[in-house]
Amino acid sequence: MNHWDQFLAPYKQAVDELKIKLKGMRTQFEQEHIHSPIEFVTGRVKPIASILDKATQKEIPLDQLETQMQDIAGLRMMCQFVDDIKKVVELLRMRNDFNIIEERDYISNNKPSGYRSYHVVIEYPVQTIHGEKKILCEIQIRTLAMNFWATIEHSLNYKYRGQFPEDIKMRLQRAAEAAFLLDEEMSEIREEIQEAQVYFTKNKEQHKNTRKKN
Ligand code: 0O2
Ligand code: 0O2
Repeated sequence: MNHWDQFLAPYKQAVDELKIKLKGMRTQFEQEHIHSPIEFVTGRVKPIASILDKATQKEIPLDQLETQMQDIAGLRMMCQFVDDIKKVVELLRMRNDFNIIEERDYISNNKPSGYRSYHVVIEYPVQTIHGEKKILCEIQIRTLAMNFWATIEHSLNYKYRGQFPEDIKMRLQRAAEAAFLLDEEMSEIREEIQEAQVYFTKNKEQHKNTRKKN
């Protein structure tokens, strides 16, 4: 096994285990026929080239990657609605199989690029044949619309190597706002449908009772 394979092995194990655990949360909601705040989960170990790029950019010495680079192991949890993000964060805070060491709220405070997501950095214990090893993992929680924007912006960014021309930067910021408005509109539509359902159920009950009396 080469040095990188050896270094990345516990990260791969952490991602594999966490993917199963986080997907398991979704399955439990489905089994109980409750709206799942989790739509889907993905995970990856950062490719070596990206680790090296980020280390150079952020001036992280390679022997300090374990403590200085928080997203070598990365999980992403996608939600239908903005409110679901809070529920997912609450669920993560309740768990006792890892420790949350940092939370970054880029939803209330979006990045200058327009990026929105909620980041939770955890310390996850991986059991190895040499004993327990604590691994830093970054969990990004976002809506489908935030994910749509971030995925495309990320792939365009790669083409421009992080240096968008000003007009493109502005249009991307506007596109991020449009995605957020879409999120707000979908939440409002859901609320109205829920209110209508409550009203419909109440009316049905009243109608039944009146018929019984007569
Ligand atoms: P199912 O039955 O589709 O839920 P993996 O190793 O495949 O679990 P990875 O490599 O981290 O995960 O990411 P990948 O392959 O991109 O996607 C992971 C899961 O997310 C897959 O489901 C995809 O079907 C699902 N997924 C990706 N994009 C979307 C999307 O836009 N909408 C929805 N609803 N799901 C999406 P699984 O886990 O293979 O199984
Ligand atoms: P990847 O794997 O290519 O996505 P920094 O790198 O300084 O911004 P830091 O301090 O490491 O960030 O942590 P932060 O900002 O909480 O998380 C960085 C990750 O968030 C990025 O990882 C992206 O996944 C995502 N992200 C942050 N800002 C943006 C943005 O403007 N657009 C998009 N599409 N994603 C963003 P990497 O390192 O880019 O890795």
